[in-house]
Amino acid sequence: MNNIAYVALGSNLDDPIGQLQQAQLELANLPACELLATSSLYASKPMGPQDQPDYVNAVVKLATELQPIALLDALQQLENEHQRVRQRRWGPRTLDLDIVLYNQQRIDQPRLQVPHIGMHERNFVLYPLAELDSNLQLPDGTSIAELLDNCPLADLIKLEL
Ligand code: ROI
Repeated sequence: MNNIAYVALGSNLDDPIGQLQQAQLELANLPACELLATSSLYASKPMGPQDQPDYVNAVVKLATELQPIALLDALQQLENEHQRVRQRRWGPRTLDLDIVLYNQQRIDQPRLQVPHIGMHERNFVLYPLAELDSNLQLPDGTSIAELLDNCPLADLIKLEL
């Protein structure tokens, strides 16, 4: 297991806490992957259209033998198993799994951009990520501390479960 991937989880439909807890178990059981750490769960206000329920978000750290696109395929299969329906862009979803970081690689492909393009402005990605690894750096050398400095905690709430 010589690659490290950080995967962001999000849900705002059909028992979001349950969706994320189930997804964490499924991620732990993915072939050629080892679940190294899971962040707390966080409640967050929707980014994008406001006429949708609040989200629950988290990040996990995986060790994996899967190359990025193979990992993406595995994550999209899990999303589909959670009856994910894509109704509209930035609409509500039962489960969203995004590769945020993969080693220190930069990936710019039609299906996959890593580091995740929107992560800089997403407190619901950055705060759980910092919880897992407070010394993390992006491929361009930006530290997680710098990212947090520029991204207010705002109404993100760590859930005490
Ligand atoms: N907003 C929040 N708070 N959490 C998410 O996971 C999330 N995911 C999305 C959009 C619709 C952009 N908004 C979100 O894809």
